[in-house]
Amino acid sequence: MAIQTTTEDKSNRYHGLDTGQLVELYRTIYLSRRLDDREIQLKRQNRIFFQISGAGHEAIGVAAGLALQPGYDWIYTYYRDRTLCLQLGVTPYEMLLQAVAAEDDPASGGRQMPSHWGKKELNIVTSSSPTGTQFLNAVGCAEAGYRFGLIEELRERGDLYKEDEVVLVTCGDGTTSQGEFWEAINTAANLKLPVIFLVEDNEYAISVPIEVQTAGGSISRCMSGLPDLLIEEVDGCDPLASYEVMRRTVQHCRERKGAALVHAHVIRPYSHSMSDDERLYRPESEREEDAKVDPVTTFARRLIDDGILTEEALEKLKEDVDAEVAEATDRALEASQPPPDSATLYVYSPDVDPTSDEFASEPEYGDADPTTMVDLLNACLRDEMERDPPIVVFGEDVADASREAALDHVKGKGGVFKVTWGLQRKFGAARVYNSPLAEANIVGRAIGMAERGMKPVAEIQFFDYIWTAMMQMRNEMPLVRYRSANAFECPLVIRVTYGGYLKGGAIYHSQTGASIFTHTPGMRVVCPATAEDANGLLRTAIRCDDPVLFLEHKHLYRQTYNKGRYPGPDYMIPFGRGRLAREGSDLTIVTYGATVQRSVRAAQAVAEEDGVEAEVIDLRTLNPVDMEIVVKSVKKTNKALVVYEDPRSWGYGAEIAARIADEVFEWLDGPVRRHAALDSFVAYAPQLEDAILPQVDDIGAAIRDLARY
Ligand SMILES: Cc1ncc(C[n+]2csc(CCOP(=O)(O)OP(=O)(O)O)c2C)c(N)n1
Ligand SMILES: [Mg+2]
Repeated sequence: MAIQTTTEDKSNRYHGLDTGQLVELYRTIYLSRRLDDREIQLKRQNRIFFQISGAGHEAIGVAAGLALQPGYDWIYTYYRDRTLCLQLGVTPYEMLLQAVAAEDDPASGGRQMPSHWGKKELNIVTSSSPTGTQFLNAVGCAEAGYRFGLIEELRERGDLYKEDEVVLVTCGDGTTSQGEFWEAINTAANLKLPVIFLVEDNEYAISVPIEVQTAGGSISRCMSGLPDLLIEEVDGCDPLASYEVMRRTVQHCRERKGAALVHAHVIRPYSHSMSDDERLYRPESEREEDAKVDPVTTFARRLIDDGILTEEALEKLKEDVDAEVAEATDRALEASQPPPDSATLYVYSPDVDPTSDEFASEPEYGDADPTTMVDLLNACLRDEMERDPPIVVFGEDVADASREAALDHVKGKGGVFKVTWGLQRKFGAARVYNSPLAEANIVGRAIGMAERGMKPVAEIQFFDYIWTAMMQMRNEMPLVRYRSANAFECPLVIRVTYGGYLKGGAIYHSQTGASIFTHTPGMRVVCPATAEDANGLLRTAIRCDDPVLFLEHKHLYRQTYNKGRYPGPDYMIPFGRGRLAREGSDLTIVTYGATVQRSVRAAQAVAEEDGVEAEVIDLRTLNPVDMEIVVKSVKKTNKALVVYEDPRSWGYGAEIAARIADEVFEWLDGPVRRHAALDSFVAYAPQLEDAILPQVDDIGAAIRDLARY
């Protein structure tokens, strides 16, 4: 699509804005700059702890805010958006509360740096510090509205979405270099989602200039040619030109004509932040050029030249703003910081406790024969989708057939392991669909959907490829609730297959690594070993209010030894409750996943041959973990062996071993041992795979060794 540049419309030079509105626009621009100046002063006085300004970005910010409807449209910001947020309705006092780290800071309760915007009532979604994670979340947010409208049971739910809502997501020029920018814009354009990508181009990313970031030095030129993407380029220092472009763009998206990119040229009159000194890399001449277009001076001059403001009125406006800033500052400085005992509040939902008895229900078996883990996972998804229309299932290859016409002629794919088979056919393509081949895209979109009330149960096809989603999984998914002090939440399930013992799985289809995720606060990590547990735990995961990583061992999908009977549509197992897989009195094995059955077999063999009875505990969930069952067992057996499939060192087993050593030291009659995979990758040759991963025989040897100690 061609790039449109803005020329002033002479017949309507103020684009429908009356003089009162023009003066208000200037007031907000000036207020924004003065707030930055005040924060800079406070930082120099050590009364606040960080400062990053929105200086130079005021004109496009105020224009964007004016073109949108607060509390109706959805906004994903970045740190330069002070003016945008003021225009949308965030108050100076609220902004300063964040700067002083106040408990009452509505954006984060004193948890985030200043300028990390968020306000629930205004649909300004909690923002973070990584550059670029906001794009896919914004796409997911728009997608939620789109899908709410497609799902029949939800179509009339005006409280969930508005038919002509739009989503604005902003960023700097440097941030467009992130791959997620492309992933997001591709999906937004492909689904014709009403997302406006606003690039506030000040030509620098800290010290790195635009020509180092972007081919041809222009992101709008780079994106030209992308189907169903309206591209606008504008002088982002001119509030009126900016307003005209934003208004037109918002209209385009309201009419569902596709996504849009607004490339706004702005300036950065102050250094990147107060931790940066731009004189180290920018010559004075550049700053002098910028000053000539600074909206704080140029727009004031224009209002005077056009007879809208007198010099006296301008002075009065500035005095009023300065007084407002001073008053807000005084009040904010009196605010108290959050109390130390609130440090871990909202890491998890304070309202829904998945470890509680509310999530304990008895199985109601029918007449059906025992079946596999794949079948019982599929059954759970069917039940839950039937129960709750906002549940959507998506990922790579999870649909039966994206080309729906084919469904009459084919059986359907339903996932590379068939866990989602038949769901598209039953619930429709609006609720069960394929994603692009991009893991950040899957998780990032799921987060945006969850932030506004959808329940995504997304699939990552292989654990080995979860890493492109890692930024979203480490810095967004588990942090939405905590960093917004419970204003926003992110309840979703990421199902992922993992693990070896496949014969031929090799390096890139055998990976494990639960500890990387259990080491991240804010998400639950679940790892069933049997079909029935998989069914009950997945239901708990879906009904719980926290983000859940649901690990499914590929090798366990179709074994006969872990088959189970369908336990009914309401069967749930609370998190944090381990299972006694084998009773014994001489030694405790703590394990999970594919080493549960191997440990049981090893224990049986050792019992038969040596009379040593090992107890085997299947943890079932890794975070939270059931230390009670472990402690009780070790107090009885006085010896502990942790068995796991991950490489031995630095991992999950070390944590369990440390806790045992800590909590039952006095009961131990031997060292806490670990038996795990070699500190290696999993090789293709079956003989090597056998040597690398824990096997029944070597687990048996570890039992004997510890029993003899
Ligand atoms: C993923 C990531 N990498 C690096 C940083 C450190 N960082 C913060 S802002 C920034 C530059 C951003 O430049 P740009 O997108 O142009 O926005 P501007 O600050 O110029 O408005 C960098 C490198 C970060 N926050 N996140
Ligand atoms: Mg920049």
